[in-house]
Amino acid sequence: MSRTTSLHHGRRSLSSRRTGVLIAGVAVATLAITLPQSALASGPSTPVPIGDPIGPRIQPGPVQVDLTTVTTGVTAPLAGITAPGRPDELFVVDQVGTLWSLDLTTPAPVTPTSVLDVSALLAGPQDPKDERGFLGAAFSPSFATDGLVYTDTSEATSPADHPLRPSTDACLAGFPQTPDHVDVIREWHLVTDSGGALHLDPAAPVGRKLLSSEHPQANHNAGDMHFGPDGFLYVTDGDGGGADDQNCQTNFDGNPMFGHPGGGNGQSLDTPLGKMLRINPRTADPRGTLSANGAFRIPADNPFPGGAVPEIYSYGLRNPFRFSFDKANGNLWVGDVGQNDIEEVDLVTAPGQNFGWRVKEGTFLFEPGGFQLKGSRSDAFVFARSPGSPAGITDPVAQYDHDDGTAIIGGYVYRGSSMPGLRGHYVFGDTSRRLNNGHGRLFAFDADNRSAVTADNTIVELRDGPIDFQLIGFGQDNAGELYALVFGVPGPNGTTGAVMRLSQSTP
Ligand SMILES: [Ca+2]
Ligand SMILES: [Ca+2]
Ligand SMILES: [Ca+2]
Repeated sequence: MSRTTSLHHGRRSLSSRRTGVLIAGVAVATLAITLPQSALASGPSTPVPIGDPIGPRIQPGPVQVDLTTVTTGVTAPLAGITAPGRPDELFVVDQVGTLWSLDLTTPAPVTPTSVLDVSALLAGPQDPKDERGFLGAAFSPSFATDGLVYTDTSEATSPADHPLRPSTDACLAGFPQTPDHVDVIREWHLVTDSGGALHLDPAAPVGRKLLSSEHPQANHNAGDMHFGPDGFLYVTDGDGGGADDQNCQTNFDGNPMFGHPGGGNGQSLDTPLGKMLRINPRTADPRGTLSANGAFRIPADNPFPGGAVPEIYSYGLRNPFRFSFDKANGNLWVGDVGQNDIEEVDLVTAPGQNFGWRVKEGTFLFEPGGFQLKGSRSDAFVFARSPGSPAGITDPVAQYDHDDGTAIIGGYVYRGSSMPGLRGHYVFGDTSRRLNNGHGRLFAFDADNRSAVTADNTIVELRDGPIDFQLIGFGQDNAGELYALVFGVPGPNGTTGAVMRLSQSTP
């Protein structure tokens, strides 16, 4: 299905290529970093694509896992989270608009119970390729007493807190530059009924809006959210969509892309697109200064407090679709979906880090190419290995190329007890072995004992081969056990979705 596609890249590709000048221009203008002179020149030194960026393929590792179906009563499960004070439940974010509760103490198949329905707000998903919808949720750290839960939803365009950056490129003359949708963060109040079940508070039927960001295109919405150990809410936002984070690129509708001026959104601190955001959503918590709209607070040590978007925590991200905090040590792990070549895992270690997009894809220098889409790829490519350079960019800690998948699905560092061979390993995956073929993959690497330097070959596969589903998310229960969230071909409709528990099959 082409959620993969869109998670991931455009559907067409092309021929005309630009030189490294564009990349260098981005770098010099926004980062004060420099590239070798060879990369700045045109003509004979025009960047040449690397045909196979990472040679070794991901191989099955010593630990293998089995999958046991917990429920099939869902449609497109993107996240599986827990709520303080509710240790026996896994709450599943279903893209079509439902927050489900699964009682893990009952035998499979578990019948999901709806605790919140946000579908009336949603723009999309309208078809299996649509990346819009109910994208993430996070329960308040004090949920047991305040009953608050936060959501990320794609909604119809409305006056936004963060409007599109205006584009004056000549290619856009005569085009209206109407945004596709807004991604909105809301706060909801849940109450417990006499039977102990959670429901929306009837006194507050629509969630309080905290902030929103206008998206020029429908894809690359990220929208995952988790509270960090600091009690602040972290939320990811994608680069605005299309492909290559590049204005004038032919969009899926045949018109030129807008909303990605200059060097793109990932490198711009004037937009929430292509970012990890951090806010204090609970205004009763006095930490931080009130936001411009008064609906939340900006933590005091956010890295760009005087900037246009003081909510920014990290930048240079493309589609950081899923992320997580390590239960044991609070480490922040992000799976950032790549363009045509590289999928990566980023480790966020400080405020203000730049993870490179669209100067780099993985540890490679990235060339956005010309402006066309044809077929399944855009015209962009990686052209040089460049670990550690340019300065100021934080490289991924693990990466793989498209011989092994199409879009990374970030997971969790395993801290449970049932899979001793995976303790301390970051368990993640790829949505589909080949574009939309419904063959997800499960991967891992040792997070506790990882090499200080990126090594391409540290990732192992947790199965002999792909699973028979498209992988779209992971869940982690209160005990630290993990769940693969999937749907079958032909995509997220009806009850093709499933929540599957991971267990270790080899010692
Ligand atoms: Ca390869
Ligand atoms: Ca990166
Ligand atoms: Ca391009």
